[in-house]
Amino acid sequence: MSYVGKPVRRIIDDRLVSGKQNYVDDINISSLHAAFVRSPYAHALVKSIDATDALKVPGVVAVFTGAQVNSELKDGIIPWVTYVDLREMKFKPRKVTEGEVKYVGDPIAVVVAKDSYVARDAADLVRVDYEPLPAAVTLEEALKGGVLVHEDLGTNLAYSKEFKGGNPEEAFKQAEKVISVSVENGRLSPSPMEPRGILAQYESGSLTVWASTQVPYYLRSDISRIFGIPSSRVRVIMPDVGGAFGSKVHLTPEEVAVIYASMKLNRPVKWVATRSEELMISTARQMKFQGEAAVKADGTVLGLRGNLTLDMGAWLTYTGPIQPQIIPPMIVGPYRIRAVSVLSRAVYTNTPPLTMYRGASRPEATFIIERTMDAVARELGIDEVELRLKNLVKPDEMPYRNPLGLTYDSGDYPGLLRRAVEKLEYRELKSWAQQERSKGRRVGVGLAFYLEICGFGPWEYGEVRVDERGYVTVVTGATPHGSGAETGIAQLVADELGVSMERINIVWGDTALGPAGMGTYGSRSVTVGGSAALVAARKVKEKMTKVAARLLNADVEEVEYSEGTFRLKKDPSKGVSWEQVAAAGYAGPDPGLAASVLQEADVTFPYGVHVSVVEVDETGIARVLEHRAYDDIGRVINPMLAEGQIHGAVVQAVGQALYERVPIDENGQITVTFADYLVPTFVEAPIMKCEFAEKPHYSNHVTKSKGVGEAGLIVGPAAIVRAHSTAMIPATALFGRCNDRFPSPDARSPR
Ligand code: MCN
Repeated sequence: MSYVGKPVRRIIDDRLVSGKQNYVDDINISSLHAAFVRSPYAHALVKSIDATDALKVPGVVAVFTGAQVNSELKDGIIPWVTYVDLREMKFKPRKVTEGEVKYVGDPIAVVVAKDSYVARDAADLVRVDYEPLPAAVTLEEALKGGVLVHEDLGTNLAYSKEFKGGNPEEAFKQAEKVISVSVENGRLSPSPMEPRGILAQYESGSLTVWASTQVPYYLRSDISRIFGIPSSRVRVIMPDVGGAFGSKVHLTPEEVAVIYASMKLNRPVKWVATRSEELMISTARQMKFQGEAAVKADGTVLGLRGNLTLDMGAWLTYTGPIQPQIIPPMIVGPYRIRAVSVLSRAVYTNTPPLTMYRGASRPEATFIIERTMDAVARELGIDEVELRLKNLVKPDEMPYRNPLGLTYDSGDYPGLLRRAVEKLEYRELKSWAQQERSKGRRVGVGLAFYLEICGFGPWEYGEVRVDERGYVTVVTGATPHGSGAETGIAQLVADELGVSMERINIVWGDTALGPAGMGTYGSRSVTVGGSAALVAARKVKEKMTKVAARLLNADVEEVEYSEGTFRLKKDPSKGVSWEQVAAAGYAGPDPGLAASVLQEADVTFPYGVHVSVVEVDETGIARVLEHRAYDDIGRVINPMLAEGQIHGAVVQAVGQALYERVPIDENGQITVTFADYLVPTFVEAPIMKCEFAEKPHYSNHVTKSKGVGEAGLIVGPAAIVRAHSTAMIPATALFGRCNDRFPSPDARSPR
């Protein structure tokens, strides 16, 4: 029996759908509860904090100010990410806020009480004397530099670097036309079902933290560094995580304050963010790009240049450095554009720090390049598919090194585009839409191509143990929290060991389980985590083959294994079963059947084409009627789960393109609540069709797969916005003006 390539159902779902899940808030240790006193100002000095009234409330145990917490911290929170250079960023380690608040919602004190309601009520009684200061709320204000978010950094620029490849000056000299592009992504809320949460328990010099996180091992290292506790005495447990979408790859000052409170009070302390807090402290994406493309009249794009400006909010989160450093090298996407110059700037503003959100950098890069290709097609009057075919990197150029130094591993971009146009019936959809428009309907079709970088290493931990009855435990350093990667990894190991999936128990998300782990983000789990688990499984199988050889009185080379039996190659009638070998593995010399690896890995580059159909009604409300996808994600481990990932991410793309935005007013106040922030539901979800390349281009990973967890949100917004803009074109004007910005959030909500 083989599992890889089959639509195996997720092994964790029975528990999740029958209410047996265990989120941080479900953990039933008798604990105190924390609530935060937050700044109502975007920028202000904190002159005094008076907790007298709060402390009088029955049930309140303590109030700690930022200054109190910080006095016992050894260090602050610093960004952490692989694949980027932290030294190029200007930042300060972040502690709990004291002295000066830098955004609305900045936590300056924590109230600890016997329950969360008492803590919340008492937090409102903490009196804080603020002296408001001028604030730099927008990117434009912050760039002027009149108000500095961090006075001591001497600038609001967290990062400023020109990425240059090829000879852009020459490309623009040779251009027959220069076409300008201006795109913007608004601030979004990743909106996981379960908000952030933490429970900390300090006992006898050891700290246990249950956190709704994607990166337990990294949290362990950071907590160890910040509190000066050896990491061997810190245990981070990631219980079930009710969605994360990249926003939980962080440690926040709130979480630091909760850990501090638990240590100080010697009692477990819990904090689970309210929905309003979640909306305030977890936002992402905001960026602007202003640029131009140098083109020849035949549509060849010779060069691209422009300014990329990214909002970091008031502090760098763990993943803050990603966007300014990854968008530029990805900005040419799958196209053979040999000259690029991008000034990438990351800017501090007096707004909540921005986190990561599904795709982080790749949706932005894709949006920029796909809107550019649409603008070029429109200006030159060239069919958008022909234009893309002309510029796509050819298969014989693979592996292809782009002008900013990224090497795309494998693929056939033009071939996939041609097949996608047929499979997704793009031409037919377009002519249908044109006919409908001639009847007065505002319906449009948009196509977008994406090239993604994912499967980030540099390594992952994998361990496989076979017990004395032949049951298998897989420990992975990846941290599945909804994507289904645990099932994909279990499929891979089951096939490698030739055992039924029922025999496999996969565990993750507890730093006591293994020495290290990178976590889940950047669509890496089944590819990088799966590779580690596969290599560990191979090692265990080798050891079992040795045990079998001993039982069969043969040399190890004389034994082969398949489907539950170790046999003599020359006499297959002589064999020993998987169970016999498992038992013998603990009964003879060199006992034990377990292996672990830290498997190194490099990035991989999936790609694909999405087509969207959008209708705008007479009131301006837009809906995505249908969304079609054709992706090359290397070897497909589980088509049902991979498709599910496309579906989920496309629904988020609908939100990003049409409905979601976290607006911030001139006072730095978020002016939306979860009541009117429209996360698409089943009602707004389009009909979807999803296919994977029949002859995929494999990656170099042991699994041969490429990631898929973010693809729908990487390419979806570009296809949807293109469809939206064509919906508004009269049937006679094929290349009307595109709306290069997302439509204004006000006029569109269908609910
Ligand atoms: N898969 C496959 N074949 C491939 C690649 C993947 O069958 N060639 C399957 C895997 O078995 C897995 C799924 O597709 O079930 C996604 O795998 P992968 O691309 O490795 O992505 P990860 O498991 O690393 O998931 C992370 C990714 C990211 S970065 C975000 S953000 C995200 C996401 O996936 N957040 C999610 N999906 C989410 N889904 C849910 N429900 N909740 C989130 O928070």
